[in-house]
Amino acid sequence: MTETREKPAPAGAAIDTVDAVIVGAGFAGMYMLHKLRQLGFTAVVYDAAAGVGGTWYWNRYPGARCDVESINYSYSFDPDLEQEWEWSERYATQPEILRYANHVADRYDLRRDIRFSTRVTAASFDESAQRWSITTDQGDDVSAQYLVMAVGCLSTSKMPEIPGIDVFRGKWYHTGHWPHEGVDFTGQRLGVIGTGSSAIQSIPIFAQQAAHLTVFQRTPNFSLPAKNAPLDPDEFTALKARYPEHRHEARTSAFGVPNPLPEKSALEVSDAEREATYEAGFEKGSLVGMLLSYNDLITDKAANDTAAEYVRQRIRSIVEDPEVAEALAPTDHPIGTKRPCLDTDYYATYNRPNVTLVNLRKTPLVEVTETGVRTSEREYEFDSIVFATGFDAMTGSLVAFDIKGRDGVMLKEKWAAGPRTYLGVATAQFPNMFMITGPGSPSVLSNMMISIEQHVDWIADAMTYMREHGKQVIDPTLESEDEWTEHVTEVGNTTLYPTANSWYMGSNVAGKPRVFLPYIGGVGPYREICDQVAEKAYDGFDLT
Ligand code: NA7
Repeated sequence: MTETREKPAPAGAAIDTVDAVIVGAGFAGMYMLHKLRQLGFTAVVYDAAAGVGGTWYWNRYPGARCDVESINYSYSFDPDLEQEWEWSERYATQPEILRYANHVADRYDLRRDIRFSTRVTAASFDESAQRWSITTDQGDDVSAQYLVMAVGCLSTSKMPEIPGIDVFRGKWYHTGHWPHEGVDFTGQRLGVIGTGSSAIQSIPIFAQQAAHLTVFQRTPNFSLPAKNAPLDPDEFTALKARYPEHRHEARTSAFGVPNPLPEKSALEVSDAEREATYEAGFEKGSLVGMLLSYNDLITDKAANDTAAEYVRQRIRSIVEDPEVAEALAPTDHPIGTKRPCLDTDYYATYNRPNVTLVNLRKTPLVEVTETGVRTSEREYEFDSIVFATGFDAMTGSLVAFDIKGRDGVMLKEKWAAGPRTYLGVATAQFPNMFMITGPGSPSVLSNMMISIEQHVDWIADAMTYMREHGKQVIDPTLESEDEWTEHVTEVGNTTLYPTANSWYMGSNVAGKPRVFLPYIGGVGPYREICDQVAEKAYDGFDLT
């Protein structure tokens, strides 16, 4: 990425009245801006970052990669864009995805309406004007008919709740805020806390650099080999010829990537057949492929156990030290119910002589000290510590600044017992506020690109409908919100997801209510529900 691209647009510029304020310049905010401009709406985007890309702007840790395949993780709204962009690998790296985001920003001249390095500090709905007032840390004060929250599902990072981080004399980093200039750990004693996706992607690279790497694991995760490779240009060209069909399959699928739905239960086939299916799934390097091996893996514990045990066996077959292998093999949650990962040589990394795994279930973290980390057993000395401790997912960024709706209701307070939304796209008493991939929508349980485009198109259609019908305000009814929120929970309860302590359940943040946050009804069926609501003149919303 070039320096000029990073330069922030002037903040505090003379924009004080627009049709829409969009918060976030990731893939959601970028497409929302483009779409609204095409429809003749005025919009301004704010982002705290100095460039576009959202999560791909911040998460620059070594090994950061998307684990949705490149051919699926890209915009589909413009066939020309789709045809001209070349992905180089099966799973794109963070730098390549960020290049793509910058390409899109340039191609559609998006930057002129994006205020970078500018954080929204408050938004409140002015009942008399029927508009939102939005303020920023750069002194902007904007009036907008609509407020579109394109803040991303995993963008408020989270540090562990242990004392002493401020006394550590070495350097420390969070994977979600990686220095742009990169970090070289060559020759260092390095500690990594956390074993989620970010850690699993970066640990093999850290291990090659550090003199010694110590990994502190609280919960082992299921990870499959990514089987990443350069994209075959001929295959990519062939796919481009049938991109419309490919995208249609994605939009009507369960998780937003084309994958046939399985018909069989894992429990109705022979052990040998099951083993062969899992082996094929494992070797394919596809999370969706593995989880859709059978139709009951995410709904039936006994079925799930068969897949979980298969992956545990694979872990045991890679990791040489049996005690380390057992510590790495997850047994406390069904496979898929915490975000499973894709890796490149993660488990084999523990066979290196310079890597140590500390099982925090046996010896919990006590504190960070001046020289390292202390567990209940002993102290470890480090030159650097990496916190790969995740995010306040799905709701963290929506309540990060004060949003005041009707009658002075604060979003934070309204959602104190868990988010309540209609379709995951709006919440009652916050009129004309839309959320892209909000809680109660497929969001993190889908290919985000597909879900982002679906929400942006739906929101843009709603705004167009309002304009054409002379309406000022759209607000979901409390009744429709209650029904949808209950439906999200009910569908979640038909699966094994609520049995795990995951960030899908809000369990990774102390004090956060335990609620199943995304919608698991499937990307295709969810789209149909949203379309029907629109067709019935925005059924479930009050339009005035
Ligand atoms: P994740 O998946 O939330 O992983 C965070 C990791 O950090 C996880 O292993 C946590 O263990 C661990 N953690 C968090 N707090 C602590 C404390 N206090 N002590 C020890 N260990 C801790 O975040 P990632 O950044 O890896 O991935 C985020 C998403 O990005 C990923 O799911 C993909 O969607 C892409 P825990 O499991 O809570 O016991």
